[in-house]
Amino acid sequence: MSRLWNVAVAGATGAVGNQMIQCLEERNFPIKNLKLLASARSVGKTLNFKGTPYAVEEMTEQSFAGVDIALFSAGASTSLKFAPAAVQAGAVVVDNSSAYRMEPHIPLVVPEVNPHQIVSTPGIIANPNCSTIQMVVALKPIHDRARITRIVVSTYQAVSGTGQKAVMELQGQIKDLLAGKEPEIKVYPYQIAYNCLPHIDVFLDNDYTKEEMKMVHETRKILEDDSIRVAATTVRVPVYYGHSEAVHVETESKITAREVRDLLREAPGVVVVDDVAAKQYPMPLMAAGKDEVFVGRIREDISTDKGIVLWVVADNIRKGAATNAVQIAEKVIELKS
Ligand code: NAP
Ligand code: 3JM
Repeated sequence: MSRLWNVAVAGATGAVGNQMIQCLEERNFPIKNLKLLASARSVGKTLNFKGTPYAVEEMTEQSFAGVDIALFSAGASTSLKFAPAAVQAGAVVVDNSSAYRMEPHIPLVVPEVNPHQIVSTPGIIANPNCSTIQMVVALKPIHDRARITRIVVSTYQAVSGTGQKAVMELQGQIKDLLAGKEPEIKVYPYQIAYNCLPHIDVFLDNDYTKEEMKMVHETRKILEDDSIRVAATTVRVPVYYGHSEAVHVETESKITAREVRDLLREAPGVVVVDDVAAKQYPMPLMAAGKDEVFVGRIREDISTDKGIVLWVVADNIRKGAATNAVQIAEKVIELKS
């Protein structure tokens, strides 16, 4: 029988952590012991894995003794505090936060794009931002064929990316408004129901948001090409699950829409949904609950000679976070076995 592994989920009670537990179950990850970690607030709670209740434990620096793989999704400051202790204890950490992504010696991995960066010795592997993950899965085959020189992207991001509290805030605001009541605004600076906010994460000195600059820096690191120019506008929309992106790319050599369609039909992790005559294109309601990246509206950019436009949709909590982390963990144990 092949080896079983000791796995910890750090941030198990959150939106991403819950989905990680579900992904480990669905994909039948070979687990010996499972540790579910969160803050002191969650002690006393239980979470189910394969029909068995597991007690949630408070995460401390001592939590990681004997752990082979730790999946972190408890925020950047919590990763900075506890991931080094997990590595010290001998674990491979797959970190979902932005804490370590741009550290030069830390691999930043999307398994369909740069699996060769995965290592199996104790250390941290960073999981990219949700918006970056789905974009690079769709762009990697185009970059390999025609070399992308520039990307202009606008995102339409679901509230679940902000966590469980934001899902509840959108539900609450819709209910309040339908009842003729003033909606409660706590998570975002403005009402999100029936609105769009061009503001995700904090504003930086260059007037872009941190979310927008994550897309710039992470894309270059994952595609291993610092010459690609990227500009992003990231927007929060009143959708529960599934981020959408309008992606405009310019390439060094000419590639037709038909060639892109053919390339993406063969690409790992991609489903092409592109038949406008039959009104077939990706939407968040189609992608929610799925692990693939859905691509449609593939067309040549009429404003330039060598440009392609795509509409890219994926479940931000699954491929954008939990599934990608579990896929990385699967490659880690493949290397360790
Ligand atoms: P969430 O629903 O708010 O959950 C946060 C989780 O972190 C909870 O389990 C919480 O435990 C735990 N936590 C918070 N502070 C802690 C502490 N001091 N010690 C131990 N556990 C602590 O948020 P989420 O949406 O799941 O996101 C969690 C994190 O994942 C984000 O902050 C982000 O870094 C990352 N993320 C990444 C992506 C991506 O694009 N790859 C997408 C979404 C999120 P309690 O329940 O006990 O408070
Ligand atoms: C997605 O530390 C925090 O408050 C985390 C905020 C956060 C992040 C992040 O910066 O790690 C929420 C949602 C992300 C992300 O993937 O970058």
